[in-house]
Amino acid sequence: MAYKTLLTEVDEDAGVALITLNRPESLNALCEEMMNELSNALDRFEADEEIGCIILTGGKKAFSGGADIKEIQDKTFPESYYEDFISRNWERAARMRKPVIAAVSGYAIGGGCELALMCDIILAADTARFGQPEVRLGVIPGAGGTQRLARVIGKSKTMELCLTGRMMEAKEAEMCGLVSRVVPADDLLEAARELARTIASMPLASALMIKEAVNIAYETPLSQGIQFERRLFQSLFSTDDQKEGMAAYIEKRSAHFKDK
Ligand code: CO8
Repeated sequence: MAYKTLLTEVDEDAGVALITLNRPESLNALCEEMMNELSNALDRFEADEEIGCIILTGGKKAFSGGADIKEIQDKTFPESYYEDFISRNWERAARMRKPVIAAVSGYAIGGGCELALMCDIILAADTARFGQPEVRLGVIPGAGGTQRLARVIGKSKTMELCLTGRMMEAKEAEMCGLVSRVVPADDLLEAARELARTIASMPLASALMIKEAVNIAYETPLSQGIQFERRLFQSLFSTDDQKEGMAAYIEKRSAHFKDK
């Protein structure tokens, strides 16, 4: 399927889908059309049984410069409230059940940083820059910047970034746990593909449950999270892939998972 604001590509053998934000003239400003298309592409890949992992990336200069300021500048409060455009399509990435990797090169600021935060793993090029500059526009982060960011990097740094609009570079983002790894910019896509291939080769039920369990750590008290994890762990003993994975280990051979 062709999109106006995205490029998509599927590696069927690896079970990996790649989505590239593609409005370079505006540094991938996240306009409504792009967020609708992104939502549609994520729906498709979520439903595609052959896909086990999705990569979301942008361009060399920008993953995304954030919400399209030119599109939203004249909105009124009632329009913004009744349209509720943020929850309508922006949150789709956060609701994905399959693992999503954000491969970030250049700017990931404002909504761009928030979109990356909705993904499960952020892999950063050494050129990546993260920030929440909304305060300089007379607003505040509107798609999770004060919430997801605070849970990931803590209160003090979130406050500093949101209150000043300062951008942080890849190294700092790695040190504070926002990104899993920093790689040279030219290697970013290949590193993301390799990571995605590895994840897609794992049993799908385990991958989905790991994601569910890690995410619930942000929503529940520890005792409930531990209980939830234990039930998921126990439930996997009903799958063929658990029998295969453990048999392969004992027989010193590679496992052949069937997602059953
Ligand atoms: N919206 C619209 N256009 C943008 C955006 C944006 N967010 N970012 C960049 N562009 C455009 C520029 O206007 C410029 O267009 P033109 O050539 O027509 O003037 C083009 O992209 C290239 O950008 P620059 O010339 O500015 O490139 P520089 O290298 O000089 O600067 C920066 C790069 C620092 C990234 C700069 O472009 C910038 O500051 N951009 C705005 C960043 C920003 O404030 N983002 C926050 C937006 S608000 C937000 O994201 C809230 C999200 C909450 C959810 C909302 C749901 C809709």
